[in-house]
Amino acid sequence: MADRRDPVTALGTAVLEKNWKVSHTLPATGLYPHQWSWDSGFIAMGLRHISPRRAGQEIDALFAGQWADGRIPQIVFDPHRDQDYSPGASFWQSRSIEASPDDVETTGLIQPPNHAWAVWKIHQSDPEESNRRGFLARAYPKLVAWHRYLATKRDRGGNGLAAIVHPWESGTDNSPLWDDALAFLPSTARHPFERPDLLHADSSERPSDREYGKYFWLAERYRDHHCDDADADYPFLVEDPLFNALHAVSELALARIAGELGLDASSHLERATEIEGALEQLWDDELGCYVARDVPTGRLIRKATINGLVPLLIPGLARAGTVLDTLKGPRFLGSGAVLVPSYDATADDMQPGLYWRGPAWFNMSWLMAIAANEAGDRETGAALSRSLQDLAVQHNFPEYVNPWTGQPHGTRAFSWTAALAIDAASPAGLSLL
Ligand code: 9WN
Repeated sequence: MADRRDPVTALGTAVLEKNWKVSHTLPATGLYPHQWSWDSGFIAMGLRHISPRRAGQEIDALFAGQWADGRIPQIVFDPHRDQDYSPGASFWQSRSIEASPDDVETTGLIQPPNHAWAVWKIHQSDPEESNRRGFLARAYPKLVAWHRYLATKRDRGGNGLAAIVHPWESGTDNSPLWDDALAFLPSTARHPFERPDLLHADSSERPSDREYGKYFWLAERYRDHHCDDADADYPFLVEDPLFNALHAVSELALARIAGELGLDASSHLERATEIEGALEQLWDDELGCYVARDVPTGRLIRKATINGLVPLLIPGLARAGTVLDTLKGPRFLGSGAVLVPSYDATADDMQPGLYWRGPAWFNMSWLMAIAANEAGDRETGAALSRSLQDLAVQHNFPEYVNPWTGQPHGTRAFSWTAALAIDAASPAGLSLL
């Protein structure tokens, strides 16, 4: 358990308590008033040090939104706050789609699969409590169905990697990685859209109206095809190294869970190895990192982003040495950054205050601290851990920061910043499996 007298833990816990809503944690009470999928995974990884039971509840609440086809939705909506976030439940109309759950409303999109990893870490925090509640036995089939959805319906390129169908699915919404695939899409959604997000964050720190127009257009297209992945001419299909690396790590976690339940773990280990092998298709030798691939054209999107470093989390990754060098090189930490920039520091269009086009996000530096430790570079891991804890507390747990000055941006009292700072401060924290 975490030491609650430690200031990072005490202040972080206060943020998580403030953002707790009945059964789950809101990413931020103003800007993000519903439950988000991968946020809940990250939040649970910190919450487990304070209350493993609550961390389990967080994941159970997310499972309540799971669809019959296995997908875990990007957002589970609070029906009372439809006006406060756009697009909300009234846009998605999920109940009109047969595969969606009857009792909660959700988006049809997904987010990166960090859930099996979170479930395993929650179990480890208090195995007795977890066993008493049958937590692993309950979670396992749901996680298997989720991973099956990714491996089947989302392998749109037929090459062993899951494709995302919308920038929101990446969790790195306006990353320069998606620009090319978005370029030829209309930026005019059929229905006029609101921007309640701009009431809580400066417009210079959020995606533009033009980007939002494209996001809405694409979301309408997906929704209007009943969120059915068999839409043959669907115009945005991209393979993201971050998404697939978290899938591989989650398969390794599923193997641990299966083992704990006395089940055969081999299929999960094989799957993790297959994903690691398939990621080779996204390798860019010149940039020294993984990049994204546009499925319809088969072209690599050759930009160095934080997404391309996340495969370093995969234990024993053959490319680990090179990726670590890139992390520490001029494009990222070697630029003098205190936390890992989301985009290439040497790129002309790097913007250190603009959302996923430059700023450092705490979840990414947390992933990189674990990855660096795994790769044997404890010095880099410790430096990232120190910076992320210090900046989190100094600026009231911001959503993201300027990677060089640490100047805060976006919303404050952001849940995953608090949760991951708690994890970094905990003796059992910053561990992979
Ligand atoms: C769209 C909730 C989410 C995070 C994403 C982050 C941001 C939403 C938005 O907030 O995205 O999903 O409205 O900008 O990019 O990673 O899950 O915290």
